[in-house]
Amino acid sequence: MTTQRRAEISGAGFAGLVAATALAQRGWSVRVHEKNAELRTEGAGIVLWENSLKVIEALGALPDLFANSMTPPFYETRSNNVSVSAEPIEGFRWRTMTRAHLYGTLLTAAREAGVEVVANSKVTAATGDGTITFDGGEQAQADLIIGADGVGSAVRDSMGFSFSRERSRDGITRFLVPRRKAELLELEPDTEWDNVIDFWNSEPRTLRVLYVPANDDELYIALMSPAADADGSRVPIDLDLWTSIFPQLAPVLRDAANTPGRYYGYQTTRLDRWTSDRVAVVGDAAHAMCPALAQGAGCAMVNAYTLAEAADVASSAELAGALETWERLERPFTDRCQDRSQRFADTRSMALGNQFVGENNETSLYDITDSHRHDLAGQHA
Ligand code: FAD
Ligand code: 3HM
Repeated sequence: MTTQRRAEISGAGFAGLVAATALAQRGWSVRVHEKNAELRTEGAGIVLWENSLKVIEALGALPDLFANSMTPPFYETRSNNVSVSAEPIEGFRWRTMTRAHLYGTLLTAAREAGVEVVANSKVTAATGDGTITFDGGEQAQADLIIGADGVGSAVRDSMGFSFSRERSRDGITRFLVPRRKAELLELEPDTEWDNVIDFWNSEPRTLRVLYVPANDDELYIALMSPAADADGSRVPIDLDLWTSIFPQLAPVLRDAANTPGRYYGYQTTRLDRWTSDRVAVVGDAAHAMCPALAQGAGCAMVNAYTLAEAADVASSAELAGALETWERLERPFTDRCQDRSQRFADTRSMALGNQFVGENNETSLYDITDSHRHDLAGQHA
């Protein structure tokens, strides 16, 4: 007879919920602690690619996800309103959706697997022997502690994992607004308004609107400007400025102007280590990245899933070594994705058109179901 193993997870974001579900499905007793009173995600819409869709498939939640998400016909890029590329993205799946839908799908999967999700439960610290401490001073003991508590991770900081944080010059404000397809078609009848359209503008100033249909009714738009551009990064948005540069988007920009939002400056966080003894950090706590390749949550979910698998196959005595091996094998893929995403953000070269080619697709193509996936490590270095 084996005794049930226990995991305590800090943070009920995408990483925390995936790790929790994967462990619970393998027979672990799992609690996830969320400091906020409400279980929900910040942000508006999101793009997922084959790598994370495989994770959601492995959790058994893909039908739920597909029920309210879409694959746009093309990923189009325009530069100063000239179309420079329109890609159907062939060879792997990709999907757009609201963050609320992704979150709801993962929360349902977690609960169905028997995970206990505790709201209003703030974690303050963890120690390598498997002790987790909460805001009120109470403590609990676990075989495994996961810090999935985002860029400000308390688990990471209390463990003394040191990190560097680099900020890029640009940032973005995200909105979820009604599609208004008929009005957009009236303004620009030749445009396929079901496409993702990445509108880049460099003249007279750098401003960008990433237009992402999330389902039949909801549109995710992300407005990018340099942090140094006070008018471009203002929230509520400067409607006259944005409509003067993107007049064909006026109907949805008007909605954005009436929607609360927050300007988010791009940043990259790199840690000296992701694990120590019985503790591992994952997701933005470990590897926050610029969103250029839209892979922050993708990497978070992949790493959360493979972390759960690695912990599960190790005995209690082997756990610390298994976590180190997990980091050694999985981390190079995430490091390269962070580097590429930061390079794209710093050079703004997504504006040149389709970048979903060659080595840039390494992350999307990463296959958690392929036991030989690590044999390829370094191939794209
Ligand atoms: P988080 O989502 O930050 O979740 C952490 C959770 O922990 C939160 O719920 C928080 O409240 C909780 N928490 C924090 N501290 C504590 C504590 N002490 N105790 C308990 N709970 C705590 N990724 C993609 O894959 N595709 C995209 O299209 C995409 N677009 C993006 C666009 C923008 C503009 C940005 C900024 C990011 C984008 N990302 C995208 C990245 C993605 O949003 C993040 O990588 C992802 O949300 C990270 O998930 P996480 O679970 O690690 O962290
Ligand atoms: C999906 C997506 N892609 C790119 C960015 C970006 O470069 O800010 C943001 C996104 O949500």
